[in-house]
Amino acid sequence: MEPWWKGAVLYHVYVRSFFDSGGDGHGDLPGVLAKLDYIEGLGVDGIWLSPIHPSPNRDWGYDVADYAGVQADYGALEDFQRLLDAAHARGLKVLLDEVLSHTSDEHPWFVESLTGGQTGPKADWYVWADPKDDGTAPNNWLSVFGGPAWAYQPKRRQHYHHKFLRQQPKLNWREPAAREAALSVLDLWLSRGVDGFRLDVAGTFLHDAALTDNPPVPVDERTRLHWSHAGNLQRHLHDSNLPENVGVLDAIRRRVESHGPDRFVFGEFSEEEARCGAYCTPEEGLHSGYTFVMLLARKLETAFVREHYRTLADHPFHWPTISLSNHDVPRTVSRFGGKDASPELAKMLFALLLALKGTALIYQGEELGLPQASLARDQLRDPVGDLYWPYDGGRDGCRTPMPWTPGPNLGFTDGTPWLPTAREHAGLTVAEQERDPDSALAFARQMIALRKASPALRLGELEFLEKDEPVLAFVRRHEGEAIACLFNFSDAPRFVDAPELAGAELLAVRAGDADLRGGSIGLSPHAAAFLRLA
Ligand code: TEU
Repeated sequence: MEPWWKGAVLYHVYVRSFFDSGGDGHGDLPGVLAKLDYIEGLGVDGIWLSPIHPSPNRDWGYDVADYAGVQADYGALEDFQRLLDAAHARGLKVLLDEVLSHTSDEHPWFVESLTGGQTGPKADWYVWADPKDDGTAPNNWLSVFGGPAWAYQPKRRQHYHHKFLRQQPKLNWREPAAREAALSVLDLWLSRGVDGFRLDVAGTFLHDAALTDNPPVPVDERTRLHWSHAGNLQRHLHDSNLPENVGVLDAIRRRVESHGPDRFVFGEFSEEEARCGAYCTPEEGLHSGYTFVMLLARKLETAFVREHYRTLADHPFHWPTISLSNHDVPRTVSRFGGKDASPELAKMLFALLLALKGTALIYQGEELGLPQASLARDQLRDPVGDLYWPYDGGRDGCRTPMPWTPGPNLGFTDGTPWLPTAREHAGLTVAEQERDPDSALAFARQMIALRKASPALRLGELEFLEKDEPVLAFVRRHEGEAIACLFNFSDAPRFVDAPELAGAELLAVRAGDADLRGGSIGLSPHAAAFLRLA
């Protein structure tokens, strides 16, 4: 028997923007509970919740100040238990997003590490180092969010390492007591009944103890970088992506499995894509992982999918997690379709997500085909938006509240939303789409049901069929079932020679139109079609 998570579909709830039950403008856990019928109705296998712990919210929950609790804006621990029980009663798994590579600078561990000085009991729980003789940072490491990855603390006369904001000090996973404290967080929530975790920046637990400088990215490769800020000017070989990081991941997986064989832990790996495969194999590391390769792709060319699976092919036993959209990147339809993103494109991209090999992650609103929201500078809440203004406005444009019903705040809150609802989402609310049999939402439900009913789409290997750009074609095959999946990436109709598909059965679930005549198939603009092979 395959584990439940292999080929499962998980719905990513960005809690603060999902549904506000309390009228304070912030989404909350009772709000997720109130909308559980909606989530169940999608046909997904489970949810993963963005970080729920108390946090000063410098990075919106990715800076945790208390791993045992629930953020007051979101409710109390009892609200979490109620949500967990209700989800389990419906057969839905619940996973938490655990951020264990760094903490908030307000976490008591960090406060003690700072105030206890260089000889205190928690002195080495974080990555502290003396400045260079000239007073500058200990080495050249750059933060993902720009500038040096070190902050000076007069109290200790030392720098501490932070890979993200300076309010997110890196926990020292080389220190046994700190490591055990972090692993105990997993025990706590597993014993409370959660089914597993999404692990934030899972490639970064270990740093090089000698603090070796990172090498630069060669100048001629820099133009290919998607994330054009300073952090990407160097290869993060010594602050993250260390081969021995797999040992930590392995310890995490074993800890998770010690609470039951059906618990699941997958990692988010942003850099060094090839590593993800090595970090998550049946023998070692996490159960699964995903990278930013497809999340950062912006050109609707078949190459981004092919390249991703080519990289994965080096690790044939790695089971991937697939994500095209999340709370860090522009929403899929806008990323690939710009301002002219069409409903057809939204459906095709959703079909692609659900047809690919892996455990699929749907980001809330992706099932509605929501475009990116445009916000003014004074509406932004993400610190990254401000840092790089006006470069793409940061990450708030994909974090605006879910549109539930037409009317004030699109039904998200009775109060003032923490981030404005998007004017781009008018007409795309859940209520309106539920009334329209041709909506993106109606298609999403069919697509999830198709995958659920098909062992090939859930568990099959993926073999590409050699078709010319802009058509992506592959076959998923498992235990006697074979489904060919075809996608027209262009906004013009296409005819494709496909003698290998002659005699196949064109399935009713499809986006756009498809017409199979002997050995050739016609696809309408942005069509997605599925054929059962004899
Ligand atoms: O993201 C990891 C990460 O690498 C991102 O910072 C990514 O490079 C960037 O957002 C691209 O747009 C995770 C979380 O998903 C993110 O929200 C957090 O800010 C970050 O970790 C720090 O915890």
